[in-house]
Amino acid sequence: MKKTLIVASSLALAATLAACQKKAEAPAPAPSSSMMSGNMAEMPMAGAMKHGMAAGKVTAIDAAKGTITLDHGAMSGLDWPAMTMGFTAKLEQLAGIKVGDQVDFEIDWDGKAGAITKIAKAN
Ligand SMILES: [Cu+2]
Repeated sequence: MKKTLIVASSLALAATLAACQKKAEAPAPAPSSSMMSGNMAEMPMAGAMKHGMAAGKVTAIDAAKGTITLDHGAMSGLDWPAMTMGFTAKLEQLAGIKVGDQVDFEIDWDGKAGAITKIAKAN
């Protein structure tokens, strides 16, 4: 019973991730403007934006530069191994997050830099 539940939930997770990645990697026919909002509309269209998600530990925060450094586990969506690296983040995303916190987060990766799209303390 327990095993069935685990298999079912990892299948659901895989499906979710596949959907996420598919969306990010789909060839980009000019997206309709109604689908774009805020910052997305201002981003350069060069290269396909990829989406990744992982759990990690906050090792540094630079509010002035708008960056957060995370010692993160394997990153699904991007097939990254565990590593420590910095990401850009908005001040409001960093509210309530401090060095040493365990977090779950998601990023958009443009091929050179990663921007936090979601971050929350892990329970
Ligand atoms: Cu990394």
